[in-house]
Amino acid sequence: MTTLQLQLIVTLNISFYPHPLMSVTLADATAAMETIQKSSRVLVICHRNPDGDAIGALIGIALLIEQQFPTIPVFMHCVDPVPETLQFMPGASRVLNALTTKAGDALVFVDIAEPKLTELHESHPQLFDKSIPSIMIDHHPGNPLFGTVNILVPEAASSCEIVVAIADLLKWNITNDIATCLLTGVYTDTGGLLHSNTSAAVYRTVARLLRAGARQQLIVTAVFRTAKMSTLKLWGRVLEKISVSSEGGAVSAVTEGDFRATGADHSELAGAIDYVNAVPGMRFSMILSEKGGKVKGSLRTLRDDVDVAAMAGKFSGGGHKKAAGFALSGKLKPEMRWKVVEEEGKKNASAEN
Ligand SMILES: [Mn+2]
Repeated sequence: MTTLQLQLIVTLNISFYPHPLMSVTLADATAAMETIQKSSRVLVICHRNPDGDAIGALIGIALLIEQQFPTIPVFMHCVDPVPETLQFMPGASRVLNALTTKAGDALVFVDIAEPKLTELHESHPQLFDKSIPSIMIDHHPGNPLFGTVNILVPEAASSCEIVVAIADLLKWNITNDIATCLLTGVYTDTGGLLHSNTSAAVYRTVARLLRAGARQQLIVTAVFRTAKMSTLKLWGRVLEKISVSSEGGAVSAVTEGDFRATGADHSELAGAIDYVNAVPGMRFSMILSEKGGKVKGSLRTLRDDVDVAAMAGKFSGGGHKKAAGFALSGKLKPEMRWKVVEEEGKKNASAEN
């Protein structure tokens, strides 16, 4: 075989590579589409305390479904409001808090690692017992597959990437508004393409969304270049209180008092962990925060030999190997330790004076 022939084969292999996300199959995407097709209403649901990936995938898939099935009403739902920083997304004002189910509904779950993260598991258990047709789209390893159609892609950096893969497999049109929502999720779950989960597939999805007209500068400005005064003051407290734990982690904590004093709400803590995680030589980083009688822990690591999901698991939490979290009932108790060490030789010196 000549070099030229070989080169041609390699080129062909690349151009016919079906999709960066090989784990989404046409069969899965088709099953999802059929579930929607048979429904008379679609309710799309994301997790509480939503991030860019949750809201991006929520609105992105909702607008795709609406465009594809104009006669089927689509509702978007989250127990918490869309954070201010994400309100630039087209359709953000349509995200509802209240949720009621009806016969004929189909559910779409996005970015939900487990049912309790919706905070609907107790008030609406029927959502999760598979009695209502549902499509579960997620990238958290260990997801219990609570949908009737489950599209779990743990190697995806964001749920938004999975939505892109589904749309492309089904040849659904990604408009610039939809692309803007989906690119937001890709950006936020990769920390602006800086986290270790930023694979070649992520860049390919970014390119695909930019070609679809995603408003990249709108996202960058809103998500990475805008910080309220209260947010900066809260981060100031986080940074000021960093200490090194005996386990070799950079740890900081914010109390209810810190939130009150700075006027920041809990969502404004998002992103501060990346600064704590910047301390060199640490095994991991952690921010503890108080929220309504609970202590939340957010964990990160830059190391391959540290699994913060396992650490969070010890406190009934979970997540990814390099980014995880937990929540426990309780409050933070400050602990300050002082130790007086007498310097050698100084005793005699002072005695002479
Ligand atoms: Mn996500």
